[in-house]
Amino acid sequence: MYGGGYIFEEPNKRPLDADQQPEDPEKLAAFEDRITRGEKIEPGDWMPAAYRKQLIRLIEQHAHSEIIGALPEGTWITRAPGFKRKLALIAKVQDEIGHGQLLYNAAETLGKSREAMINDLLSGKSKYSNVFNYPAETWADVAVIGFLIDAAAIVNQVANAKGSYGPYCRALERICYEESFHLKQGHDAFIELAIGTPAQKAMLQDALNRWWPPIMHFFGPPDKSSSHSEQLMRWKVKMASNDDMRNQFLEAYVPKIWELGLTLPDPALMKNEITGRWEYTDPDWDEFFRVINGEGPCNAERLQVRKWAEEQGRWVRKALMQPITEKRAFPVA
Ligand code: BYC
Repeated sequence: MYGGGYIFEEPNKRPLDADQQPEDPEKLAAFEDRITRGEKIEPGDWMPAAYRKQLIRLIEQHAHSEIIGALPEGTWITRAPGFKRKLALIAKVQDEIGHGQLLYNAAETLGKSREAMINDLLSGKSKYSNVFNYPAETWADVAVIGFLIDAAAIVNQVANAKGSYGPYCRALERICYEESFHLKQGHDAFIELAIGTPAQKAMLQDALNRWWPPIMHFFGPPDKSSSHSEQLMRWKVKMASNDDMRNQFLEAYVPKIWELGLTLPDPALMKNEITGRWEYTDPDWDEFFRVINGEGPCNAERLQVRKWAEEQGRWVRKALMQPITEKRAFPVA
């Protein structure tokens, strides 16, 4: 599902430590000028080691988030209510895996192999999005993920698609196109429950209450404690700060939730009409750091499923990577 129109980028074979010397000030200045002019940086171009390292970290985490993110919704494919919901969910989950492929490919252009990235995911060294360490307990959870988590992802990705690194931006453009379909299917499922029976509405409200804090966490820690934002924004990898993205999401989606007669579990949530910014109670940031560091309710289960998939797929990868030798199974005429 990720083919049409997207050209796969050439992986970079350069050793990862090739850039580990002090930066040449002239090259650095020329690089920053290019960024200021809004040019795209391409894999073969000179780039500071820190830019390369930051991009690998961020794109790799994003790729892991897509493939781990397929799991909570994936568990609902067999239980989706009705044929059309099932078809849409299968397509969505398949798309998420395709996004992972696009992003691993974009990260490979920076010199880290896919195998090394998967190993770092499975060993717990690499992070992935906090939200996917929570369980999808009911069908309403699937509606909340499809509507609000995809919406949150779109806010982040539409902005960053205008960033500086060519392969990441091209992958994001493609991903956003598909995410807008995901958002529509999530919105449709969300509305159906919101205007459904009292039991359906209560199920949705319960899911919303449970998912709200992780969704607030999704955009990352507050700007004042975001360790990477300053550098990433200077180099136009991140096109808006964590708080600005969170605000943009609240501005677009809180009114839509309230319009449906649903509530959000934060009595302080309101738009300050003077500043134009949304005010809210800080979600529990200790919980956020626990979850992203491996101690969320589902971290162990998510990695266990990926390890199982990795082991089960080993023979397929081996067969695919086998060089074509004279011993062909079917003689070529
Ligand atoms: N989850 O300095 P900060 C999807 C970490 S999937 C986990 O602000 P940064 C979907 C951060 O890594 C789309 N960790 O970081 C799929 C750093 O730790 P390290 C997911 C987080 O990078 C399937 C530390 O906290 N989207 O849509 O400047 C089904 C300090 O943070 C999170 C992406 O991956 C988090 N939420 O900004 C449905 C977008 N937030 O590395 C849907 C790409 C922060 O120093 N990523 N941390 O150990 C980004 O845009 C940025 O990485 C973030 C964070 C805005 C998330």
